Amino acid sequence: MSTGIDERFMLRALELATLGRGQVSPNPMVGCVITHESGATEPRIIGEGWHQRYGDWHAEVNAVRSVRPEDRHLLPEATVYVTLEPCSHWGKTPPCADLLIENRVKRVICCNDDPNPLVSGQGFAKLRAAGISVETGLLAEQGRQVNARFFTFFERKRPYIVLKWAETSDGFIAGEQGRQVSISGELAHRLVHRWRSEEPAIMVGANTARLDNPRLNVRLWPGLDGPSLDGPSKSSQNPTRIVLDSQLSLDHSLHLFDGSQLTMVYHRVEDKNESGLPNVTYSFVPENAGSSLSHVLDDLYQRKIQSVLVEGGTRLLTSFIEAGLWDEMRVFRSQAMLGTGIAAPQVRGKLSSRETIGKDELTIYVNA
Ligand code: AOF
Ligand code: ZN
Repeated sequence: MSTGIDERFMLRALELATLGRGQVSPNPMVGCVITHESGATEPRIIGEGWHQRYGDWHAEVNAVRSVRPEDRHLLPEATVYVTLEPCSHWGKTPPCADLLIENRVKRVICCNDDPNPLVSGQGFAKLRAAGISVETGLLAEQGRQVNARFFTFFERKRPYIVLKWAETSDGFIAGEQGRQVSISGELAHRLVHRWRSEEPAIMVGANTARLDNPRLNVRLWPGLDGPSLDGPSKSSQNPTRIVLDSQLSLDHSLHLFDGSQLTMVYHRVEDKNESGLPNVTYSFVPENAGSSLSHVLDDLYQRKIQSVLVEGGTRLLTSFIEAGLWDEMRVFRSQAMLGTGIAAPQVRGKLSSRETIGKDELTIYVNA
């Protein structure tokens, strides 16, 4: 049973986990708090840590190392709050379950089981076999939210899908024949660049690539006023660009083919394996692949791409929505009216948040 005190320490561990945001992907953000309780006194924190950078020490190691020498003898009576099941595998670092066993801690409490098949359940099994008391599921929903991409990737065996578009107040996403029109304002535009910096890949359909000629890179983030409060800029890490062009109809003079960052083209033209262009790869979607969307997502899963931002157009967005293959919908609504044009997709899912971004309204829906 969880008590208020357990929840308080786990909230602290979750807060520590998020200090790794932007630095640890594709690994999970993990936080860890070690407490000791002696007799009548309130439990106190004797160690804290989080996973700070991809490939570096896991949260549990940093927390154990932070315990002061004069407190180390307390570890056999300590409770370890860790947001994710301690790992059991030799990866870039030795198993954290072994470290907790060596230090003979008394109790381990977690938010979530690790969905990574390298660990999943084996970390808990090791701890229990060593006589350590293990509880899991404390603040489980918060834990899953912190690592939504990581959980979706391992559990659904596909990337986490974020759909994004901007529509006019009368529901259009583009002008007649898909003509590009300016819909959302400057601040919304900047926010999209921030989102681009947060995902490893961005996808568009062939029509959008042809009509809008997007660069799909990160230019407007961080803003002109210097680095963001969330840590160093990642704008140097431009996302992989993905375009679905079944007939390989796109002209190579488009920005997508400028070689400045990797572009993957999914197509259905047999015997076309190489683009001949630097930094542009071709990927064939076989006729018997069922829906090309599920084939593409499966291929991205194999390539370990944990999330994708889908930037349009309507047809591609709608096919994700109709297949139920999406996790978040981020919709800007401007005050502009078009009167005619290409209709925006229908929103679905559960309202998650609504806020004003400059002159536009941003609504986020989740596929609950
Ligand atoms: C982390 N940080 O604090 C915890 C992780 O590639 P490795 O060796 O760093 O192992 C990554 C896996 O370890 C990760 O997918 C997850 O299953 C597990 N736990 N990973 O990066 C941490 N606790
Ligand atoms: Zn570990």
